[in-house]
Amino acid sequence: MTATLPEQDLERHFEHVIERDQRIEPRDWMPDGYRKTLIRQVAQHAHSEIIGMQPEANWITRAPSLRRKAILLAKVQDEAGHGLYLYSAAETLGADRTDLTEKLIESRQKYSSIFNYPTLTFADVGVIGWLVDGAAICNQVPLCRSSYGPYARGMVRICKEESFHQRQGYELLMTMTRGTDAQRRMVQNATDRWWWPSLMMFGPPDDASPNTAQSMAWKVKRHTNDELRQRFVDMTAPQAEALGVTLPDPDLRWNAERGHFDFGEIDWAEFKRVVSGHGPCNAQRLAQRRRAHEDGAWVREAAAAHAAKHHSRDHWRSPT
Ligand code: FAQ
Repeated sequence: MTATLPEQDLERHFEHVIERDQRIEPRDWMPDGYRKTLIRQVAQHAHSEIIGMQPEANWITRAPSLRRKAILLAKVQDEAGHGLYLYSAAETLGADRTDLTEKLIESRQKYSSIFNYPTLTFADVGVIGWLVDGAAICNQVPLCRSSYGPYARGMVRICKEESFHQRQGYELLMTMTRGTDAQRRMVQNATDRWWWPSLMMFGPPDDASPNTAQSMAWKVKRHTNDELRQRFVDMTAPQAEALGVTLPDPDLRWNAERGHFDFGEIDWAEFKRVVSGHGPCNAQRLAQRRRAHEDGAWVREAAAAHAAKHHSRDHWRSPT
């Protein structure tokens, strides 16, 4: 819908589209706040995928077999692809890719807290697939119904790939838990370290989440942070049992009355520390991203020179 109508008609049309569960597309009119919240969320999501390559990439050169190395390499490449789809979705909203990258490397835009924890053993690769990709799927499947078309469509493909990542993580852990006592201890230790940070991925509790109410009203988000966190705990507790690992929460138990698992209090002070840049690996992750960006300068320059050359050739060839 073009912007030739009076603003109040455009706004009414926007609200009808949202009410009828249809999609807002890049050239449609949208309120400034809607555009701003989407750029914020999609950019943070893109940055998370890109920074999220680092913890697992740490193990590519030390994978225990050629098969595990090929799988891990493919998974980390998938995350790069997700970042690229998401930066493209942000560009359809008028964001500038270079500007978003600068905001990330200058710590002016966030990325997920989860990627600020270290990967200490190869069991971490399995646990990231199981818990981190598991939490990502729980959070992102509803985003396939997000009201902004390019974001929702991008999420469909991303979720398919994330499901595969989760299964590869679970399969790796099944192999390790059927192995030696030392391997079982490694899996338990990695589970102990990643469980609580995985629960923090869903964001602050609903009563401390400034963006949820408006994002739900615009159907950018389809569920609240606490709803999705509960869904993740309900899905994961039986999987832990099947694997034979203990989730590090003495308060975790089935509540028949609620039809859900109860779980313990999250350390929100730790969450705030990590989100504000003081987690175990924040400085390292950003330094590495900055270095990669600087090292890639010649590739960007070469691509721009190549594009300019083609543009001028096409210009001379085009009939007048
Ligand atoms: N870490 O008001 P809310 C992945 C921020 S991708 C850091 O609740 P909202 C794939 C939040 O942005 C993982 N910051 O915000 C993979 C806001 O900041 P702002 C990323 C967080 O947007 C797997 C402030 O706190 N996924 O894992 C976090 O309504 C394996 C207040 O929060 C997505 O981005 C956090 N955990 O809800 C890759 C999914 N939580 O801008 C490699 C899309 C909250 O106001 C390996 N995003 N904040 O200063 C979303 O669904 C939402 O943006 C939420 C936050 C749910 C993350």
